[in-house]
Amino acid sequence: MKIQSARVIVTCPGRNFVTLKIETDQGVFGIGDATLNGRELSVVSYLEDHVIPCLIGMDPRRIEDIWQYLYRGAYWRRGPVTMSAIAAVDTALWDIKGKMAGMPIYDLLGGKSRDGVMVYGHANGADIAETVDAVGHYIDLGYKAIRAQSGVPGIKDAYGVGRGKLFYEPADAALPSLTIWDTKKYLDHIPKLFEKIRDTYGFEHHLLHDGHHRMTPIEAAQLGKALEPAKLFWLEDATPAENQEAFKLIRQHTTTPLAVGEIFNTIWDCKDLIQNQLIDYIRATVVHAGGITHLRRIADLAAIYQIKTGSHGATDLSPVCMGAALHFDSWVPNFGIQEYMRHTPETDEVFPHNYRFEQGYMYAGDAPGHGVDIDEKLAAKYPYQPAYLPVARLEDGTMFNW
Ligand code: EZ4
Ligand code: CO
Repeated sequence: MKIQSARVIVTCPGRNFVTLKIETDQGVFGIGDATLNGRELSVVSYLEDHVIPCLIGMDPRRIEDIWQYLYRGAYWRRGPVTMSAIAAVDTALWDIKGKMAGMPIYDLLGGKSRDGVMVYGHANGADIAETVDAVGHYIDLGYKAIRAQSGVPGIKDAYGVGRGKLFYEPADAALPSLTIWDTKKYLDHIPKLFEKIRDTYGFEHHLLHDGHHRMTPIEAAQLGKALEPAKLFWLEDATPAENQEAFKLIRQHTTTPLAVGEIFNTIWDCKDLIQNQLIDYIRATVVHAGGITHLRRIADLAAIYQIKTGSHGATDLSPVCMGAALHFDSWVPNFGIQEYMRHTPETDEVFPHNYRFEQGYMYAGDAPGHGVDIDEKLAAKYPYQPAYLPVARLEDGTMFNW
């Protein structure tokens, strides 16, 4: 059996997605997500110019060997572009193997560990009242877990807040738009938000919050402590994770559970945080962390330290990634939660899929492979549009973390 052809499909049904399609000499094909938000075309080039020529003629059944070939063979290891490209190949090959075996990917991995996968949705608002309403909306939709973000008085365009649209989409301009940040105002505001949410709805639902790499370790420790009465499911990206020792300081001060890893791309990014038990949830994903083959290694390492998975699942992770992620989540023994932001109806049409949401849980469906396809004719109607994530500056103009 041979890989006969492979091609990259770029489409923008509301936002940009990069999809790799691998076709075999036996008529079976598979697809994988290769979307890297705001840097999409670099992965397209990596795949078209450097990966696809090597794939032609390879045996698609040898998923592990192809993974090692692309990882070790590049010499230049790791990094988001390389690992997203490898992830796309890996996901497409697991899709092919599933279709050949007539099995959903969760069965190839060892079978389901659970019936449904708990997901969390995003409740956003311009202020506390709006966010509290949005949380109520998610409760009405059946969600068991909800991430809450709100505008902060005195801050222009705080992270995580939509601009009056149903679908919050941070990559919103052909060049990065400017947002302004002030951590003090944020720290004063967020405990009030969670106090109000708990006062309004009680403690039945899981609440989450994303700090989006904006705090220093001691500021994160203060917020974690201040949020303890609200009993968060997690505080995400409390501080940038390049210096992983920073999390020791946060840990010394608070019992609020911590989640990190949406921008990680290999097990090496996760290793110290996991082995020192500095986090509670690891957020690496199929698309940005080398596919199912590599994410499984990360999850297994995490499991021996009682750390659970909580994969990134914002709208820039395509339905192809979501499908693969839900198969992974259905299997992985140390599953914690899966992020889920609904895609636009246009996106859902371009990527017909088997997964579904029901009462706070997602179900991967039992189609062979990952159960997601791409309608190439429809995809062609939505050409690529440059779109960048915003940048953030402090009020005095200093460049900051978005
Ligand atoms: O900013 O997916 O938890 N979710 C997030 C997202 C990320 C975007 C970046 O591409 O932090 O909103
Ligand atoms: Co995040």
